[in-house]
Amino acid sequence: MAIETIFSKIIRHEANADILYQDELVTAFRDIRPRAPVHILIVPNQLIPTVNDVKPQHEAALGRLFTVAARLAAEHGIADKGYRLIMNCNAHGGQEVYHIHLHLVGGRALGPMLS
Ligand code: IU
Repeated sequence: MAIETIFSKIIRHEANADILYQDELVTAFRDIRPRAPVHILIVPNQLIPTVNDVKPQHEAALGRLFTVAARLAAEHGIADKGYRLIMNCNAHGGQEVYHIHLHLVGGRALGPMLS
């Protein structure tokens, strides 16, 4: 049984977050430590700790992460200039919260991917 993180509480509206979108599969909220003018986290409502734990039954939610990312990018006016989608895995990937999440980052030129 995976250990819940703060993200499960945010999804259940038991912890504060600026939620921008929610449906039966995913929730999107502003990152509390934004690294760019737009920095939104899009998370599956079901707890999946890391990409290593992804199973075929998660495919609908994981697909939804991307449709919601595209929608939020358009809504925030960053679709045309561009943005970055990031999902970190485990320690070397820089993962801090063990409930997978897609970072939607944009609103400025981000430069090379690895720096
Ligand atoms: P990471 O991919 O696991 O490294 O990213 C975790 C992100 O979650 C990081 O950008 C934090 O600023 C963000 N975050 C948040 O938005 N709200 C929280 O309560 C916590 C972390 I804890």
